[in-house]
Formats: sequence, structure tokens, C-alpha cells
Amino acid sequence: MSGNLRKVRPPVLNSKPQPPMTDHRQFIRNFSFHNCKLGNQGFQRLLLQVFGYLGHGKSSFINTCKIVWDNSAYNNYTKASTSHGGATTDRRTYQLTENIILVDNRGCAAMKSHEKGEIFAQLANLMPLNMKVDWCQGFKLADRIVEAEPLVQPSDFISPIFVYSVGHSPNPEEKQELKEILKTCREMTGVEAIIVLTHKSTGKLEKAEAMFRDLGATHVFSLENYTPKNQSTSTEVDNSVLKFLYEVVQDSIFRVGHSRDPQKEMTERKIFVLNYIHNKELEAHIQKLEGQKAAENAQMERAIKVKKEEAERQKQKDQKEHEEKIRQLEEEFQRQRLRDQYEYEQRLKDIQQRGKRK
Ligand SMILES: Nc1nc2c(ncn2[C@@H]2O[C@H](COP(=O)(O)OP(=O)(O)O)[C@@H](O)[C@H]2O)c(=O)[nH]1
Ligand SMILES: [Mg+2]
Repeated sequence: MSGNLRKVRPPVLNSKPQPPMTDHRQFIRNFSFHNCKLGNQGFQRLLLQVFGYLGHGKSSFINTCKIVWDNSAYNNYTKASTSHGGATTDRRTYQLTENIILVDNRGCAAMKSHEKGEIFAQLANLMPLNMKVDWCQGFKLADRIVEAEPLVQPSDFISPIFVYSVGHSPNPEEKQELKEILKTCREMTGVEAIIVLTHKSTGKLEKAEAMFRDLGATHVFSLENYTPKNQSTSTEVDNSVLKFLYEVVQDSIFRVGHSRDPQKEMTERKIFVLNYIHNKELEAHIQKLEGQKAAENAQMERAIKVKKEEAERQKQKDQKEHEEKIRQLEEEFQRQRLRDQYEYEQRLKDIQQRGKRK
């Protein structure tokens, strides 16, 4: 990853004076990479890469951004799921301004390693936009990345936006997974993902904010999305969205203010994802081999145990037979002793009688 990619964002200070919301709108509308300090350096569009788990409100968040931006009534632009659980299977784009695009990436319920490969391939913008996303893994995924090469644009500048529902309380394993996802996103794109917390009013907001700050997030936003059940527009939601867009644009201007190379960055992202896929395949292969070895060892241990039990049974049988033989010998010896004693006594009696007769 190039050094410039790694430039840390300026921290967002709550006390920072914010311009009025009309200025936010104007700033966002007028945004173009051409106006950056060093010019656009080959970047054309700002791609807000919305990613995260299934059902956490990604599509609803994009709807909310569109509704706020267009100042319109509720509209389900993204066909967000109307019941709990997400439904997005395509990777669709939604134009916000001439230069800002929102991407509704396909989420997954739990990020198994092959799904993570797919998630990072989407996030790295290595997969074509506006096409169905079929989960695949390993070499198949690597092939698809190579096939997609002519269809992807290095001129798209990525801003990773991780959407997470405050209503979800992660267990330690899920927290560890979140940590890994955000770390990989940081390593791949060179920046911390911007966090958007949905379902804000479920009451666990502070805990979720603290968790993401612990995980290294520097930009954490929260809101209650507009949904079919929550359609009436609110100034609070409108302001949250405009602040979010304003910060994302400012952040991108800051990042493109340093020397960059879109083509090189795309190649680096591709190498990163292909390595990631390769390593995960290798890990899976090693795990499989270890599993086989463990199964073989268990089988061998079982066979040894059976042999030992057999030997023990044989030993006990031999012991019993030996004891039986000893017992029989002792009985025989006893009988013989009695016979000998009897004979002796008889002889003695005969001698005594013969002596008397004499
Ligand atoms: N109460 C509430 N419901 C939400 C919010 N965001 C999304 N939802 C609901 O959560 C469900 C899943 O949302 P969706 O946007 O499809 O999730 P995705 O899979 O991440 O795209 C839908 O029923 C939405 O109406 C929110 O901020 N608050
Ligand atoms: Mg969706």
C-alpha cells in the first residue's frame, strides 16, 4: 500500500464549528476531485462503498441519503427489505450528485471466510457494479476478479462506509470478527471505515459507539433510517445525513490532497484481495488436512484402545486359567497328601498288628 494512502484522517472534533446545513448542501453539490489541492490525479467519482452484515440497514441508509438529498417523500429506491432481514443480492449504484455515487454492496449474515473474500473484493471495487453478486470462493473468486478487470474503474475513489445496527449486541466472537473486518478494510484501503449506526433509538447507542471507537473508528455517525414504518421526514435525520455526507466529502478531499496514483492503488488492492483469498484457501486446506490428521489419529487411538482392551481381556483370561490350574494342582496335591497319609497310616497299622501277632 502506498505511503500516501496511509495518511491518517484529521480527527472529527465535536466542538468544531459546523457551517449551516444549506452550506453543507452546497459543499456536497459542488464537490469535484478537480477542485482538490493537486487536481483530480485521475479520480472522477467518489464511491461511497456501503457494506456490512445483512439486515443492518444498508439499503435503508442509501434510501435515507437519497430522500434527504432529493428532499423528497419516502421512496424505496433500493428495494430495501420491508420486513426484518435484508434482500439485496445485486451490487447496485445510486447517484447522489454528479460526482458522488452510493454503492449498495451485498451483505451476508455471518462473514464466513469465503464470504469475507467476496466482501473485500466488492469493497476494493474489483467487482463490476450493477450486477448480481453470486457468492463464490477460492480460485473461482480469483477468476471472477480477473474477468471483471475491463469492467472496473480505477478512477472511482473509495470511501468505505460500514453500516451496523445498534439493535444488535455482538458476542465476543462477533466482536473479534468485526475487528478483523475493519482491520482488513483499513489495510486494503489505507483508511478506517466510516461507521454508520442504524436503529439509533433502540437505546444501546453509547455502547455501540464506544465499541467502534475501541475498534479504532474515528468517524462514527448514527441515525434512525427512513423506512416504510418511519416515513415522516425529521430535521434530526436530515441533519445527520447532511453532516455524514459533508464529512465523507471533506475526508475524501483531504485524502486526495496528497499525491496518489489510482491505477497503482487499484493494482495494490487487487494483489491484497488475491493474497487474502489465497491465504484463506491455504488456511482452509491446512484446516482440512489437520482435520483429516486428527480423524486418523482418533481412529488410530481407537484401534490401539481396542487392542489394549483385547490384551487386557486375554491377560485376565490367562490369569484366571493360571489360577484355576494352581487351584486344581493344589486340590490334587491335597488329595495325594491325604492318600499318602492314609497309606502310611495303613502300613503303620499293618506293622503294629504283625508285631502283636509275633
Ligand atoms: N427501526 C429501524 N428499522 C430499520 C432501520 N434501518 C433499517 N431498518 C429495517 O431493517 C430491515 C433491514 O433493512 P435493509 O436496509 O434491507 O438491510 P440491509 O440488508 O443491510 O440492506 C428493514 O425491515 C428495514 O425497514 C433503522 O434505522 N431503524
Ligand atoms: Mg440491502
